[in-house]
Amino acid sequence: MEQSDIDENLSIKEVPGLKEALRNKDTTAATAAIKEYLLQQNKIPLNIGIIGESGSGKSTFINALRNKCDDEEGAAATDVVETTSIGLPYPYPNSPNVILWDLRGIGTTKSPAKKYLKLVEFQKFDFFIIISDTRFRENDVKLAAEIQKRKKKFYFVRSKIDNDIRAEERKRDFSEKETLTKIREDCVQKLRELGIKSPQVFLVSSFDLHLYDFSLLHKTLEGELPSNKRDTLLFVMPSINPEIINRKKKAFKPNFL
Ligand SMILES: Nc1nc2c(ncn2[C@@H]2O[C@H](COP(=O)(O)OP(=O)(O)O)[C@@H](O)[C@H]2O)c(=O)[nH]1
Ligand SMILES: [Mg+2]
Repeated sequence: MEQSDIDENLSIKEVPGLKEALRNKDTTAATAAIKEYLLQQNKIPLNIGIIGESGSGKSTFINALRNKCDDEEGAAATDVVETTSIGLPYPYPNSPNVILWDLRGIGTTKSPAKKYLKLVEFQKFDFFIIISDTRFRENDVKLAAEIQKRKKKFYFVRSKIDNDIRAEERKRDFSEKETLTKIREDCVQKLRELGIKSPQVFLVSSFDLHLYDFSLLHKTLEGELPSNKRDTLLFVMPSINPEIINRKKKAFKPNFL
């Protein structure tokens, strides 16, 4: 048996009533079970906190994750002077149970990390993404440490990688792979210096989610979420590459239909 078969069987097992319906060759009941499962799936809350300083690329990242152009209705406003509110919710239009929260960075709140997390209602989040368009700074690390203390997950995203690539591309000995490794190592080293033990940094361009580390970030998130939330995340993720499309197909359209 291959891994893909196992994944498929796991999905079938997770749909209440589906196995029995299939055993009885009752396709109507099987379809109803899947519909009900997807309906319930759509009620599982998933709150993702995107934290970053003004200009770091939070709104653009949120729009890319929601498949929205920056100037579309309902999109997070990009490149604007920040409002006074500390967090703005951006639910997925077809899955309002999944909310991306635009959380302004700690630097502008004058609050220590503890107070900041209380202000944003820390408990409601499933995980956090800490985003920066430069090396990560002390404030990012302070927050990460507080999040870790409270046993929640956070992921570092270094944004606007397309800019870095464009700047380096002009050099004669340019290698994309080497440039990416250099940026990643630089970020990791800085985070280590600031006290994060095994930091993982994902390099992302919100203009091109299919490039660089976004797929790896998605895979990592999926792997680390509790199983009942995995499909919820997969369901809303933009279908940016064949691998994600295949995983969606497997999770939501088992091959017996
Ligand atoms: N080149 C490039 N520019 C980006 C990217 N993400 C955001 N930006 C730009 O950076 C500026 C600030 O982005 P915004 O999303 O408003 O940042 P926020 O203040 O953290 O919400 C805008 O001009 C965006 O167009 C990216 O991935 N690549
Ligand atoms: Mg913004």
